[in-house]
Amino acid sequence: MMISPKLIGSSTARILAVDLSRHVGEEVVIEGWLHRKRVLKSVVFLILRDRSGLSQVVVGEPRAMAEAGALTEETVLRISGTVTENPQAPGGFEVTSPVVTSLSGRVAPPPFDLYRPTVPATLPTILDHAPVALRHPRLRAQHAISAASVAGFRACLDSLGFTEVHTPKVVASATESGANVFAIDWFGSDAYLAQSPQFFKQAMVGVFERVYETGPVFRAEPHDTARHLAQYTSLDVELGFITDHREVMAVLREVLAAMTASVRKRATEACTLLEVDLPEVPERIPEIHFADAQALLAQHTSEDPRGEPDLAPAHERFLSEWALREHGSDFLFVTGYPMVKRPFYTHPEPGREAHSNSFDLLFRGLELVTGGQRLHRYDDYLAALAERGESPETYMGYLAAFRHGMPPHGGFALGLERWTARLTGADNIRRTTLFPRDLHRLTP
Ligand code: AMO
Repeated sequence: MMISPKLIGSSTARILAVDLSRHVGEEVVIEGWLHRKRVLKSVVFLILRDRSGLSQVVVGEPRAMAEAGALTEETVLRISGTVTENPQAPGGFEVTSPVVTSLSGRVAPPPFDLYRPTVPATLPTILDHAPVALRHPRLRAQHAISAASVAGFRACLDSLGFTEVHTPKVVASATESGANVFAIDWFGSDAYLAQSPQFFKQAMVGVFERVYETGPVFRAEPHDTARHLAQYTSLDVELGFITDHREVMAVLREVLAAMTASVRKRATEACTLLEVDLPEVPERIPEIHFADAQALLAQHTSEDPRGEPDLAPAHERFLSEWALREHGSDFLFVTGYPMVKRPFYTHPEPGREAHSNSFDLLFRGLELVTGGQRLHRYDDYLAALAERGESPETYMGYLAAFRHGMPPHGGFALGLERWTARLTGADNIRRTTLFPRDLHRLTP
């Protein structure tokens, strides 16, 4: 074996760990990170990690063993050698007679052992060292599941005639509520980081009828909880020509089924590694009206939340357990939230004007999605803003869409990190976020 700091040109193309079985007896080149080194008396095993998995490399020649034994884990290596069948090797194949070249040069050891089956570090340590910690197969798996989820989201909506849009993340007014916006200085003007693409996705219904967006949104959340981030990934949908919010809920049902199927298909190994219990998405997700949910809580818990305008996290957990018990469903729609708790663009419930044509979707105890029908007539917007004591001037850009004709429409937004956390059983959505931004964290 020879260790040289430079890449030596070779005509052999790189193969991945997953392809070893197709090259038995052949000379191959593999490249990746030194995941683990096991130094025994008569042999050194190098376990190389690439994007497809792990390869075992056997070093038996004495001088080569000394050099291999001196390598630090996470060194990036290029190894040429012969693929040999060995039932004892992980996966049944290994690389023998290796020539090893370092591509990274000298490296520092990782902050904790990346080869241990479970992550031997606390959440703060993981987050502090995220660029390296995320290489751990279990931590990487969370993000493979997120990626597969987004692929399913896109594929489903593409097939339903939606167009993907990309809207500004710096805006001139709050979209959800005034309280939790990040104010920034935009060339001397007041501006905010977008809390959601709400106004833009509605305006784009006027252009494409059906749109979706996946992108970052920002909430100046002062809460230090396991389910709030200051930046998260919002999967947004908006569609025109609906009768009411039920049509939006039907699209959401299709999206959830497609996301689940995509995770099953595209992140199979990640699901196995994390023992993910994928949900069944019922043909009809059960639903309960907000007023009935409160009555249920009053009847079955020691609290009486009637009169409150929103559900507390404990109420959401109770209702989720109820849906699982009564309907065998991991999902529950709560419809008809009080108008006072919803943003000004919300459509009231006909005949029950204190309530709205809106919904939240609870998934395994947590609010995952908010959505509903919107106002679509210009005069209704002027009236809604006046009722809340807000000036239409602030929203002139947004209101232009309605002044020039908009169809009945509605949509929803799903928090990607919450979805992945509920799928994988992560106790904190920071585990499903690559580089979380919160009250205390702005780096790495
Ligand atoms: P809402 O503000 O309820 O609705 O947000 C929608 C979904 O986004 C997720 N979410 C969060 N995830 C992590 N950290 C946070 N701080 C956070 N806040 C919200 C949740 C939530 O259900 N414009 C509307 C949606 C619509 O009506 O289309 C909106 O943004 O999963």
